[in-house]
Amino acid sequence: MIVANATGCSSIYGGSAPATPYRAGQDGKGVAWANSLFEDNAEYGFGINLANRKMQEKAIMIFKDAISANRLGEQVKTLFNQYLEVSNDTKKQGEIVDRIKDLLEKDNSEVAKELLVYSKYLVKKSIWVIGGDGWAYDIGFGGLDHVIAQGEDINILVLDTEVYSNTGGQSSKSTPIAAVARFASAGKRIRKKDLGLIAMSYGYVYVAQVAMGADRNQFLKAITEAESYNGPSLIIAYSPCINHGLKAGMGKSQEEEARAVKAGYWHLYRYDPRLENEGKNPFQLDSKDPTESLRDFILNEVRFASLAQTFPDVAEDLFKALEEDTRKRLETYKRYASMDYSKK
Ligand SMILES: Cc1ncc(C[n+]2csc(CCOP(=O)(O)OP(=O)(O)O)c2C)c(N)n1
Repeated sequence: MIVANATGCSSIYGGSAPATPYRAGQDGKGVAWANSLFEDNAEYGFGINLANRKMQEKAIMIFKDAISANRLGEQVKTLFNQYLEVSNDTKKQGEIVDRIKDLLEKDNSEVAKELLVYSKYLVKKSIWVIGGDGWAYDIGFGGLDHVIAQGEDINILVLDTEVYSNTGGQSSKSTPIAAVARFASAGKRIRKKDLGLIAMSYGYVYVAQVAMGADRNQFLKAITEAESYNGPSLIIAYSPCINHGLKAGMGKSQEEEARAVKAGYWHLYRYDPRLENEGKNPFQLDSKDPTESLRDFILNEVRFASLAQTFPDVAEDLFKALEEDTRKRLETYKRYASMDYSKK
């Protein structure tokens, strides 16, 4: 796995010593992580992806040349042919390449030494572009949009805190109406942008909206499906943040995610373009109708509750506008979820 991380909270806790949220896999192979600028992270990950794909193509070409020139032994040849057959299964690919490497290491010939250098590029890398909403919705959006429009196999994870968290909570296009944030101290007056819908309009981008604390199973499904989808993937993850002023405290952020979904503040869905080819609806709404009060939910967060104190004259109207917006969003998602793809 290779991570391209936009500057923001995730680059701070992702890249500081002595603690790190990343660890090596059971095979000892670790995550390669790098932090780019805040304004070009999608492009940065895209470049890493292109370089890796090119190196993989080159490695395959060099192996094929060696085989057609009869410079490789039967065992490596058989394994390499198996490798070509499992191109979409990176786990199997890795196992076969490990066996190829073992054979090449035991071989002292010049060709074996040369191929050993290239063999590490044979395994397709899992590339993840990670960052916050300030990057994804605003400053880096042009790049993010351009990258998903290239159709390359790349995964994007947006940690949606609905503000620029790392610089003290400035309002972004992801900030919901009525929330108090820097540059929106009297409550944001226009509604949150729907990044997922924009990405879905391409039709070939895997898109999911998740909230780990609300549904871990759905979260893991989205990650696995994004990883396996041979094209661009975008996962938008609801991420409670210190700037939200959770009255329950940040130790309860997973519970807050669950409440956000139950109150209909945040919706869970997955849009998988592969399903359309099977005559199925690519859009699946994973969260249920709200069972708890949206008003109770927002008033448990200082970003909303403080508006009622500082701007009581507008608070009620803005809270109503937020209720209206979340309801409209749900209606839109339900419309998508009820579309019939079977009679195409
Ligand atoms: C071009 C540019 N402008 C401003 C900054 C300063 N800066 C660093 S992180 C950040 C906020 C990031 O917010 P977001 O993308 O939402 O990520 P979060 O911190 O919320 O995870 C800003 C403004 C920067 N690094 N580069």
